This record gives sequence, C-alpha cells and structure tokens, in this order.
Amino acid sequence: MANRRKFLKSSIYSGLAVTTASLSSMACEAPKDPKKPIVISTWNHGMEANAGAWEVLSKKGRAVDAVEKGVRITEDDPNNATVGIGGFPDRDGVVTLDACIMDEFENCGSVAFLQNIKNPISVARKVMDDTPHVMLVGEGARRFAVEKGFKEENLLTEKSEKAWKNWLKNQDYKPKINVENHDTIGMVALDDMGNLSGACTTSGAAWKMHGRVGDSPIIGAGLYVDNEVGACTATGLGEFVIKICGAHMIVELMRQGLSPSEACKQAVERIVRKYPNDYKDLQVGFLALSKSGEYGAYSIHKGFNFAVKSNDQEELIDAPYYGS
Ligand code: SD4
Repeated sequence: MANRRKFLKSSIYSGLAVTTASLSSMACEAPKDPKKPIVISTWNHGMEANAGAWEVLSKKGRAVDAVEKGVRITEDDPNNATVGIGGFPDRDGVVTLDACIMDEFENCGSVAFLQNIKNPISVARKVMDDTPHVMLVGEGARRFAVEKGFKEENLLTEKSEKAWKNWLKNQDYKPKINVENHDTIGMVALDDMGNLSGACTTSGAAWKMHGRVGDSPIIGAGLYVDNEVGACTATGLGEFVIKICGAHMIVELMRQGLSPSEACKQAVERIVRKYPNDYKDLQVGFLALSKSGEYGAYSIHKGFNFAVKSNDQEELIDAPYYGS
C-alpha cells in the first residue's frame, strides 16, 4: 500500500488529472461505507436478470456467481433477439455467441464465435476456472463446452429465422440505433464482502459477417473489473467500444478519481471526438460501478437504460446521453 500511495502522489505531481478532493474517492483504500450488495445491468431485461443475481447476493454469495446466474436468465429467453437462444443470426443464418466473465481476483474467461451452446457465459466461466487460458473461440470453444457437459442445440428459433429471411430480401447492413443491438446484457455487481465481478453476453450485431466478433467477449472492451477500483460493461456497436478499449478506459478513469458517471461520459465523448463521421449513426452505452457501490452510465444517443437492484432500490433508469 505504501508503494501504491507513493505512485499516486507522483502521478499527481507529474500532472495527471487527479484533484486532491478526488483522492478521497480513490479505490486504493477500501471505502468506509460502501453501498452493498448492489447489481446493475444493461437494458430492460436487466430487471429480471438482476432479480436472478439478487438470489445469490442477498444470501451473501459471491458477485461472480451472481452475475453468471443473472445473465443466464437473459441467455435462456428465446424472445430476446440478441442474447443466447433466439439471438439474430449472422448473414449466413448462423447464430454465433460471445461472452466473458471476470471475478474479484481479476481472473477472466471468455468465449467467442461459439455455436449451438445456449449459455456461453457458463462456458466462459469454465474457461476461467478450469483452463490456463482466457479465451476460446469457435470450434475449439464448442468442443470444450461439450467436453464440460454442455448440451448442443439449435439456437435459431422460428422467429429469428423468419427475421433473417426477411433481412435477406434487401440485405441492407446498417445497424439500427437501439434496435438490432438493443439486447446484449452486461452486468456488474458488488457483493456483501465488498468484491466486484462482471459478465457480458450477446449474439452480437444482427446480420454481421460470418466470423465477426464484437466487444462483448473482449476483456477490457465489453467488460472490465478491477477489484480495487470498479467495474464497467458496454453495449452497442462493439467495433467502437473495441477501438477505445472502452471498459478498461472507464475503470482507469475511475482510478484517477472520476465518478462512474463522469468516466462513462468521457469514454462516450472520446468516441464522438475520434469518430465524428460515425457516431451519429451508431449507439454505444457504458455502465459502471465503483468499489463504493456508486454507479453511473452514459450513451451516445437517447434510449439506453439500465436496471439497478440493491437492498433499498429496484428500478430501471434512463441513462444520460450525448445526443447528435
Ligand atoms: C456487439 N456489443 O457484438 C455487442 C452488441 C450489443 O447491445 O451490445 N448489443 O457489438
């Protein structure tokens, strides 16, 4: 800790944007009275997913178990068009899933381009717990899942097949803001022990090229957890989240003393500034939670919302946004 304090001091003297006031909120020391347990997750379906996570958190369970249980609820819902079974396929009609998970020890596991397995988050958990690797993709990930006892099934439902056939008529690839990318679930939680974890799972952008992987399974882009500081997850058009290493950037901004809301806002402003010709047509939303249980979110456009659950709160909140 002494070394860490020294580093923080020298960062200030060398001109990093850290104020004395913000030092007190820095996560180098455990916050005195954190709001815990608490779980937050993206979009409307976050309400149901949070309720699942709460079953673990309310019994003083680990945040990592809570987030896995929570997002599985969304993966299991066939009516959700961008997560798990029922997710819209790529342009070849193939459903491919991406997910990652990260725990309080900053262990992480991830799967990408996974096919025929309904719960990629639990496969990612197995990658984290049972292998020396962080990420498995495609056929290797599927084989690993089967070896671990996951059942193979067809993830293309009648409804998603119909939507794909409809898309084939014009084959117009222009992701629509808050529509085709509306349902990825990212969830971060702080448990009763004061530990942070997170999970993110998706079928990715609808009608993507076969083989395309977005931000959701990429540690540092779609999800990042630093148990000293905070956790962050992302939703929206993943290419732009990857380009700025979104979730990692936000956690690092929080380390410098920014609140979760301010950090999410700065990341969105980075996208706007760096990609002035693109941001008007795409949505990205960030959601972050600090070690003290403070949360915040920000998106490029109107329409992003997130769900919060704690001992005294259960609500869906509209995120502030940049606008066009
Ligand atoms: C992706 N970020 O694959 C995901 C999609 C998403 O809400 O988040 N949708 O780019």
